[in-house]
Amino acid sequence: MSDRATRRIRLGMVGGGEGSFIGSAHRIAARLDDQYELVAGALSSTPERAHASAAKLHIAPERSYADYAEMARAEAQRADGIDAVVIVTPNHLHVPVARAFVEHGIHVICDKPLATSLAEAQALAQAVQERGVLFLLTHTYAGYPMVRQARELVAAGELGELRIVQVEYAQDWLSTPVEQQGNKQAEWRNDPKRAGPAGALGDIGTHAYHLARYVSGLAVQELSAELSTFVPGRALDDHVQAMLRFEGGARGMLWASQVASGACNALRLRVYGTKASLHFDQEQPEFLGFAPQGEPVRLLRRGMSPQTPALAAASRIPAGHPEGYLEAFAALYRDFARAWRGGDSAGMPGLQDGLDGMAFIEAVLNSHRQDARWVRVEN
Ligand code: SOE
Repeated sequence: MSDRATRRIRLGMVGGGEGSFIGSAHRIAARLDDQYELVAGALSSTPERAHASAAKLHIAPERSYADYAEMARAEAQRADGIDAVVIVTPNHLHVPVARAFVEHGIHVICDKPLATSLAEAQALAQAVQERGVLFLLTHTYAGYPMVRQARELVAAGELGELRIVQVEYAQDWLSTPVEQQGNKQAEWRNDPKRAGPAGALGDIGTHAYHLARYVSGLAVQELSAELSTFVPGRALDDHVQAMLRFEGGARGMLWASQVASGACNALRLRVYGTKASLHFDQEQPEFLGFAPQGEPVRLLRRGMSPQTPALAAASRIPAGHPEGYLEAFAALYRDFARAWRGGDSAGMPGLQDGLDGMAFIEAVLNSHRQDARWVRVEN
């Protein structure tokens, strides 16, 4: 009989060694609800760093690997091998690593963007389908309770028919050429060999795009976009702006920038329908603005606004005890655990979201090359 209902999910991690921001965010998220244990890793492409990082994380030496392909093979052979792999490498390795584990029937939790091209992502999608493994793509912001509530309000028709979807994601940490001054996070993100063809577009533009689609429930059919590189000598874009034509006639705009001085992690969404609008600000994630036409504006609050099952499932502590980024991350790990234990995967960003993100990147690059001509987005 399967013990999936009762035991912890065994995780292995690829990438995410010492100094990695996102690797540690994943590990905290996985621990928050005590449903996972990290038992194996190929934490760095440098063997010494990989083993030193593994030791710090209490991974047994024989399960610290210098190479991810070896890890996939060895873990697949163990009776207590990992159930899922967490991929927190630079973008160019997402697909090769995922494929190595998928081949062995190991489930995948992967950072965004899914791949460095749509074709590569599609090949992975086929392999995932053939092996029937679960796939979580960590679009973190979809884990916020108030984002889930926003999505429910739209789906319940509380906004009426959607007309306008505005999304922006502003950061400033690439305002100067830090990639030339030893900042490792910036180095790979601005190296086309490791990041792929998209800079800010892939790193945070895909989050903005995902949030807009996740909440509105609408596909984008066409877009017109322009990429800019403000910092001299930088190999990839550090700013993107796009106009969006959604299915059903809604219109919108997206901009994402890593040279927006003074901005930290300013991801904001506004959605306007025929009856009401809503407003979400990632830096104030406990709240959701809801403004029905002709009525006073309401500030909905996590834990106090009408609690639906989906909302409660993404939250942990009562209102007024602030939750934030790490809890949102952990909500995605909760989604994955529920699906792995045989439940549904409702609300969990997955492979399709990754394919949509890659289609968005390709459409933006395509439009940009043609001086912002309107182009179709593959859905
Ligand atoms: C850096 O821009 C970064 O860490 C992104 O890579 C993440 O995806 C985003 O969630 C926060 O900012």
